[in-house]
Amino acid sequence: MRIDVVTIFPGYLAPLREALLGRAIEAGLVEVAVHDLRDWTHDVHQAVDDAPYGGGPGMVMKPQVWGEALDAVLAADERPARLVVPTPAGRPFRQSTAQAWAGEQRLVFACGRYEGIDQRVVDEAAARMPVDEVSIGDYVLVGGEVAVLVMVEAVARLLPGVLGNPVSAEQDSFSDGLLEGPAYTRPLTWRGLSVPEVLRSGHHGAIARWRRDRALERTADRRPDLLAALPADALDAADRAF
Ligand code: 6GU
Repeated sequence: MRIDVVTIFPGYLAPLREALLGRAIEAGLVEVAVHDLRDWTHDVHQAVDDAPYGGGPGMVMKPQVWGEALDAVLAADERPARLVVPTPAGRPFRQSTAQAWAGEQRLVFACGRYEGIDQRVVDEAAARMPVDEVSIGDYVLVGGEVAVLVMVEAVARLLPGVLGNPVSAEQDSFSDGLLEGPAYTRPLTWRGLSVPEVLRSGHHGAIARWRRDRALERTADRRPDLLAALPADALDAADRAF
């Protein structure tokens, strides 16, 4: 997969080259290119924003600069791309979004700042390629850069070969619609607290049942919305008994 990020703060994306993602880049599993939007300005001030039509606070990012930037970035590689525009006004980014995007050959992220990007940039791009305006949660960030770090990490760990153990992606919270329950390692007793007995029983059926019950319990407590959204066949008789 190739990932391009266009931003006025390229340094903000430096963490993409750390840890898991850094190793995936070194292994050639992911290609990442970060571009400075100001490279496509033509004025001495390198202006990327202007006052909003209709008035109001803040500034809107100029369409000409974004248009040239996206044209150039898209032309640098022949693979078909999906354009992602992070915005608090977007559709929610979910695990299912990450799974869908993990099947793409190319993702191009356009990071807006200020009050956003002139809407015509998104509308014009949408005539040429799939475009998603997405939000990572119900809070407001200063710009899309941190949201891109979040989304790229969520997608990259699903790519074949990126995670050491692919089973861990399959067992994630959300993959079965439930939150994951608690996990324990040695020592058996720590500060007077013991590991639940069943996990040491060697009884695989009982362990699986216990884990499922803890996942159901935690989901009911912390995310009742997720439990309510499960399809009718997601819970078996033993789950319901719990
Ligand atoms: Cl994707 N961008 C910004 N600026 N704020 C956000 C967001 C994105 N998601 C939640 N808040």
